[in-house]
Amino acid sequence: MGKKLTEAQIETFHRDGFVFPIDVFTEQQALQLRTELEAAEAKWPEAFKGAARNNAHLNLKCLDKIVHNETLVDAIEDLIGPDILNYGTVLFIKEANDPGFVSWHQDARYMGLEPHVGITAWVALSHSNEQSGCMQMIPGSHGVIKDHNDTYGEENILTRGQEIQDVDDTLAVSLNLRPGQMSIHSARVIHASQPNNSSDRRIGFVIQPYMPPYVKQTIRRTGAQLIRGTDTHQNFDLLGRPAIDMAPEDVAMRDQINADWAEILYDGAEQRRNF
Ligand SMILES: O=C(O)CCC(=O)C(=O)O
Repeated sequence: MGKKLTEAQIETFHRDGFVFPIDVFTEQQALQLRTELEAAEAKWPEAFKGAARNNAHLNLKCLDKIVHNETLVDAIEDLIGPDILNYGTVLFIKEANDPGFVSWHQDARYMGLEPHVGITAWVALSHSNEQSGCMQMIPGSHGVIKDHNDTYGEENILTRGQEIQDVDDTLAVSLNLRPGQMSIHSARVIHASQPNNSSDRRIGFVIQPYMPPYVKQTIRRTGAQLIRGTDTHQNFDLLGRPAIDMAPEDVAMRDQINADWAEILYDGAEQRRNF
């Protein structure tokens, strides 16, 4: 038994490249977090548009406290050890009846982070199921990094609309989560998600990735937060946590980090989009 995960869950993660569902918050706590997030969206709508879906935890306390949640980080420690950095976050929100989808891809392909030992926590702040376009994963696909085509598909909500072809989706496992649960996946596992055909928003707060401090950003120096333990490598500029929501200096810091991310994620790309 780890601090949070059972031996069976740890084994599942190493065998399949992902593990779910993991209880982090009660449904009531998740609803409270969603209410806080939606109040912030209503107050600062520009702070969530386009590339601003990235790294909102650097500006908002309700998201910062998820990134640093002890139960969640205990599960991460069970998989990557006691010294933990977080590289960033993405709010993957699909509105009700939203055609937006995510094509089959591996996160590690475009992140510039080496080696590929980072892991993502995907936290559900609404019901995430087949109807609402939950995450789907191909078990055991975290071996080889595959070629990706950049499609820039209009409804594709990945930066480049990158996709791996010829994925056998009959093998896919749907990661059904109730609000307050999370899944954890390897940066190398092949995953996707379908449109939201439900009448509620599908809100995934994606902490991506948690990583040990020896990981390097190979494209451009940028920042990360120290979550637990020590960082003796100094491969990243260590970022602070928000004391209040949307402090101008924190917003400027996030804008700089998001500018770094654009350089990294679109490195060598033919086109750039606004996220
Ligand atoms: O939330 C989604 O539908 C996709 C998220 C994703 O691709 C990821 O967490 O790596």
